[in-house]
Amino acid sequence: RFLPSQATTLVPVPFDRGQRRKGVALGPQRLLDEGLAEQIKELGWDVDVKEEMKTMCDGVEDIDAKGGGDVDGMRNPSSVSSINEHLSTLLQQVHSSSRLPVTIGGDHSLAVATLTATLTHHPEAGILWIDAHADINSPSTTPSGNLHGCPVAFLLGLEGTNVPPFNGWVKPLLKPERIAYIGLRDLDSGERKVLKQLGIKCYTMHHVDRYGIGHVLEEALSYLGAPEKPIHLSFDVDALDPSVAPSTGTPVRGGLTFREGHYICERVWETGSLVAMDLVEVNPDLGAKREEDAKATVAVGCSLIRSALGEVLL
Ligand code: 4U7
Ligand code: MN
Ligand code: MN
Ligand code: MN
Repeated sequence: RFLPSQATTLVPVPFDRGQRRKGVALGPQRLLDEGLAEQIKELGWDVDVKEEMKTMCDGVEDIDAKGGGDVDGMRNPSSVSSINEHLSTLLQQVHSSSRLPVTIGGDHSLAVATLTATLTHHPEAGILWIDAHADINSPSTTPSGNLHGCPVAFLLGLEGTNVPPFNGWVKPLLKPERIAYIGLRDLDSGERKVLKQLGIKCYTMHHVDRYGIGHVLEEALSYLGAPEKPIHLSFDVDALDPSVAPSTGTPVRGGLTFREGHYICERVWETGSLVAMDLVEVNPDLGAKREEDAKATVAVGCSLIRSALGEVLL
């Protein structure tokens, strides 16, 4: 409905400065090495890969040389902001060429850019945020200073987010009633407060257990206005249970099963409303059984993307 043709652009973003654990910058290349582009071609898509973010992500140390480290309660605001500003321009070009952008992280701070691009191009879009975390801390509520826990707050323009360097370009494009969460199970007290205050639609793991993923997702999609309104799917692999996606920086037990995660992607595809997807927080350096865990997590990342792009079982 929103896409004139089956064309997608994969945008790998090997960026890790929105958090403190090494390795998440290796995620995108691992997904590509797994054959992700070819797999999507086999589904009938015209696929291209925009590698432009690589060089910029390689230069993050220089960027943070001025304005990096800990500034005003944030870790490395300089590189997080400038990577996002650049990425958002790139993604707006992808939207303008009527291709579906799939952004592959990297840490979830890159959602500042993906949401900015989507909401600039599709102001009506609803955001479906699949995550163990709400990522709605502001620089004044964050307990860690890690900006991968803050992208939603910036797009909402919450108190404490009107700070440099972000206030030079980030606009409050998101309304609280245009986002729904599924999979939540690890919230900070400041996050809980603001989620309640703004009446943001949250389906925690408690709701998934109680009503089942089928019911929860139908409610979330109709709340966001699908299929009439476009949908942006932001999928943090830590939404999945650590037994399914062990290689990620902030695992939390009690997560979505393999099927629940894939069901979400399949059903979103079925609405015909998908206009952008993020797949983030795959860290192949982490996991107790390193390589085995990394392989499993990379494979699950690829299959979630395929499901959201219309891979059907039968
Ligand atoms: B992710 C956390 F304190 N809330 O702000 C924070 F628990 O993109 C975690 O969802 C954020 O992986 C996790 O640091 C960000 C913490
Ligand atoms: Mn998370
Ligand atoms: Mn996240
Ligand atoms: Mn995480």
